[in-house]
Amino acid sequence: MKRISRRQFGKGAAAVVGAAYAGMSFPRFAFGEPQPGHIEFPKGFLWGCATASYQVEGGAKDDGRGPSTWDVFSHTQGKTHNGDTGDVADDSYHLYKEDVQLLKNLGVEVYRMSISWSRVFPTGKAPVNPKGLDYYSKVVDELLKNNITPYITLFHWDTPAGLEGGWTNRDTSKAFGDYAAFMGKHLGDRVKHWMTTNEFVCFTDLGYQIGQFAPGLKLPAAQVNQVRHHGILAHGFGVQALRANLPSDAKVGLAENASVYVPVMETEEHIAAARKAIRLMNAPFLTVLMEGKYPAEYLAKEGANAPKVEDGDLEKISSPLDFVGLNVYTPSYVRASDKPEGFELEQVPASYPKMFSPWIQLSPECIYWAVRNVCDLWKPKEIYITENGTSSDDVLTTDGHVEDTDRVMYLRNHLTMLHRAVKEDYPVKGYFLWSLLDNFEWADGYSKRFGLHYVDFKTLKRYPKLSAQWYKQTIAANAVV
Ligand code: GBH
Repeated sequence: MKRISRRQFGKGAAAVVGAAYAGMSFPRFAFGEPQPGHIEFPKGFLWGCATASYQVEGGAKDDGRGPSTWDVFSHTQGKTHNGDTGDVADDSYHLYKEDVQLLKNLGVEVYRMSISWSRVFPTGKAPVNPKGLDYYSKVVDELLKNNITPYITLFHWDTPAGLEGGWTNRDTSKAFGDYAAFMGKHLGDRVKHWMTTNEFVCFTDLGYQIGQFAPGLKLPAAQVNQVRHHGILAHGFGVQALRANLPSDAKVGLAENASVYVPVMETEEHIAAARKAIRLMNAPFLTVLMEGKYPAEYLAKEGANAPKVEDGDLEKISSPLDFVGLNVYTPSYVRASDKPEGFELEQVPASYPKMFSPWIQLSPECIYWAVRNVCDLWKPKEIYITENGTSSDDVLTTDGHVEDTDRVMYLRNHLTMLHRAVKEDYPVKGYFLWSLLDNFEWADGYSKRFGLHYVDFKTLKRYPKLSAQWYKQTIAANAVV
């Protein structure tokens, strides 16, 4: 089939293709119509995109922003690919109006963005930097003016560098609560959907145990467990602070990349093994949030290294949530076993298909099992997919195209499997594609592109990829195209 040219992008492209094939025997459809056999989502299903402050904003020193641990880490030699930093990134700090137009052109209804804590509180605590708040207030207004609903993440890893000890210090969790209260108070009139933290394991284990992410430490187990505890405690303080400062119709949740387990086959024993695996493997994070205590198996395994828990911590940590957001990329396979834990993880064969980032296996069932396991175990009121997407080896042609057919394939397959969860009545309200545009991919710097829009990091010009055109059509049709 003939490719739709970029000039037609956004102008009812499918109808044009239809005209080009007039007289041929297959049916033709207008832009935005599902076709027979297409997988349709229910009316009201929300389509969106996601980004994070340090990955897109740039403006690292503008208008009084204080440094975050990621500024420090990325400026430390040898920590990121090519020494890349988020100093400029996509310069969304200055180009946010353009980015809102990209969102509008896609037709998304919702946008998940995060706030740079140290833009608002340069040291992590009072005094506030009013210009930081102004920036987010302007972005929110711009989104609303364009009929896009903002979903805000308060913390996507950019810990203010001024907070002494970072997440080893319990004080950081409290400071997060104060920051959450402030943001709720000042944006709560316009923002109704809030997430506390993004992906505990990435700012705890990867930052303090593996050292692959900021602040790049390799601490012993007892301290790592305490860091994890402070991470989930911050979430708890955050939920309570938001509730105290937001109107009662506001919704509060988080975005979590729970480790997800796909049963090797769909039989009762393996399905039960997947449930056991997700519960145990997420013990210090989602499990304790949902159950209000650390699982006994986890405490037994950690022994003297188990976290020190103060009175009232677990109540805060397990504060009721309006929704659970799941960031979904890749699973492990699991089988039933006679071992005491009742499951065993499968090794990944060398031949298992992968996407451009070697850690992303192509396993679309992941998104279905993420939803199903979390819902079957803990019955959250609502689920969002707060991230899903992939890197591709995107090449910009001289005439400004990117033919990212592998990304389209990845997304189409994930949405097909997500639809299975929707059809089975799991309460999935919406989907945020990671990401709106190529951006600073943490330790991978600018070497891995996840965007629907290609960014030329020299000129900062944005180009819609094939996947942007595909997502626009999918949203318009409310069906996987
Ligand atoms: C999410 O993290 C993040 O929320 C988002 O900011 C990020 O851009 C996006 O996904 C894409 O990565 O190199 O083998 O050591 C996903 C969690 C944690 C997955 C680090 C990759 C490194 C694996 N990521 N992990 S490896």
